[in-house]
Amino acid sequence: MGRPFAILFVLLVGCPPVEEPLEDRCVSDVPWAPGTPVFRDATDAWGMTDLNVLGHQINVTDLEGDGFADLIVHTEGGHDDFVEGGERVTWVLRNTGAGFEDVTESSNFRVRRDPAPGETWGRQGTIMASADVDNDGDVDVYTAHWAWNGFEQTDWSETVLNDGTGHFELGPAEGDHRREGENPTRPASVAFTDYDRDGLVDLWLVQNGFLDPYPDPDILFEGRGDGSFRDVTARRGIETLPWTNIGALNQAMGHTWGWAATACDLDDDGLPELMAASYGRTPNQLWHPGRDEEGRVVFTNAWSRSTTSVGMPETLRNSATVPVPRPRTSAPRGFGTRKATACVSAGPAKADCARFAGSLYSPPMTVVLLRCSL
Ligand SMILES: [Ca+2]
Ligand SMILES: [Ca+2]
Ligand SMILES: [Ca+2]
Ligand SMILES: [Ca+2]
Repeated sequence: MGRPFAILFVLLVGCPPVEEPLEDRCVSDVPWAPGTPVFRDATDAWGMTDLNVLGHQINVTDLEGDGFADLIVHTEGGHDDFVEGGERVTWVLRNTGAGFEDVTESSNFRVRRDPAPGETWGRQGTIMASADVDNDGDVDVYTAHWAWNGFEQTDWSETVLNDGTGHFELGPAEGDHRREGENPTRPASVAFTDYDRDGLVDLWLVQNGFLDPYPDPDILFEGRGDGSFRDVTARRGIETLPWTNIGALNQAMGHTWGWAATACDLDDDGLPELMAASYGRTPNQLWHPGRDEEGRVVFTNAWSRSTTSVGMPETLRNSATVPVPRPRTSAPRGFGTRKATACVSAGPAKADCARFAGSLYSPPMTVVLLRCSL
């Protein structure tokens, strides 16, 4: 835990929820000194307590493009039931600039593909990321079901397209990204990126079968620009092998139980690297892009190549080096740190945060909203 956050958690106790004018806070580079309170608890003042929000993961995006970051909070599984008093597992929370309002049902975010007449259930999908997948200027969302905890899978991965006002409709039914039927994905994390820099957003999906005896390969989906995607994993060189191949395992070339997907340009060459971060004894994997003779992007496993031929800075080579993986003999032990805390920028402030009020191992937790007070 970084020092500012350690201080933050201590200082939260006893902070009164007194609102301040937005324009007076954190709007310029205010120096921070040790001992200076950085955040205060604004959970009550911003209406979060009254909304009775519970969850395990927080996603932040700006659904209507009004400059105020909105939240999507959700638990690890299940359906929303939008009848009065029905069970809730998702909260799409619109930031008004002075508080949050629950727009989960009215936004149509949990729209189902084939609802029965009169059905009040929302679509499953706990793993999500947002980006403008159809290049129309608004943020769309990809959601995927993570079948680790016994919830029956009744929905498949979907892209929901934004009409620009924060109202959603389902994207195309055709495409590899939905994996409907016999070969569902087991995603633990997804990240949007444009791996080939063609202007169409692509999707990096890291899998975690969790209770499966062997892990699954991660997937690179190439965006078509309409909300659908095709699987280009193998043709772009991203290939790992089953755990029954001991030689591959010892070279960190086996499938791995990933927990977090990240895509960013680590070496500033214009092409994003892909990272699958794991937990415990399974290896991280860093995929380094290059171009083949015809100019197409092809990835190589940055660890499996020698550390002198990866062509990356020393610090990156070291970070890409992983211990020799060993087959796991006990159950996985936890959730890592997936999206448990998020930067919100609830107003003009640059550093507001939302986090859960409890451990990642606990039942669904309430959300604590922290506002920068510098
Ligand atoms: Ca917004
Ligand atoms: Ca869009
Ligand atoms: Ca692309
Ligand atoms: Ca790069």
